[in-house]
Amino acid sequence: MTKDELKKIVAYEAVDKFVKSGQKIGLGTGSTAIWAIRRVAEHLKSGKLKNILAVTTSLETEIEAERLGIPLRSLNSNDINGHVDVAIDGADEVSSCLSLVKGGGAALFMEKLVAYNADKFVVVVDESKLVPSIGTGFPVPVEVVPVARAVVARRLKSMRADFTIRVGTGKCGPVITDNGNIIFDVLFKTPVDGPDMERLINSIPGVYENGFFSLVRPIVLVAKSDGAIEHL
Ligand code: ABF
Repeated sequence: MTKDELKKIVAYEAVDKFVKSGQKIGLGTGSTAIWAIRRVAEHLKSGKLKNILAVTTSLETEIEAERLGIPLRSLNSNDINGHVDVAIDGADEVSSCLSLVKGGGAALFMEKLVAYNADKFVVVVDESKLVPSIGTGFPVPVEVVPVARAVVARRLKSMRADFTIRVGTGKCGPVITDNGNIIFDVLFKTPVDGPDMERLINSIPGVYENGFFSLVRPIVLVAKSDGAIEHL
């Protein structure tokens, strides 16, 4: 199966197994999560799912969900009140102890806000995302308030981390997040402990959020290359 087919079947499985009528759901961002959005829309249209309210994690997701007619609410609306029943999202890396690296699409802040306030956080990946440890492979995104970039750079250097400021397509300037911030893509020289590093980086003044997702336990669905789906 192609990678795109694997993304589709694993996202479909997440919706079919974990989303129930009447629920409040979080919709993730990226090329895997988008299949979950499409599946929710399909089930709403056929009547298989009813009375769903969704919170989106990026402008990209919001536009697609709006286009497909999924009822949307903000995380602060009275209906949602800062909590969803289930959030479904992709990941860039999943370690053997289920620590995640996310934020390759620069939407890590809202993704974390939704995932960490969900009863169930379901992560959908193909098996290429499974790694023994995190920190040295996929660069960990750190969202930084622009005025604090030199402060954060100094602190990261003192932690012996290498980083680059993410540039947009066309390389004509930095990527600006939905929150008006910039992204440092950070690599460590040796594997790191996800929970420790997640807390440490967020303790640097000027860091808005980081892409380690290690402080909640996700349900991880993995699409294997033969199309089988494993639940971790
Ligand atoms: C989002 O999508 C991000 O946190 C992560 O960076 C990315 C994974 O993307 P894809 O599913 O397109 O590989 O969930």
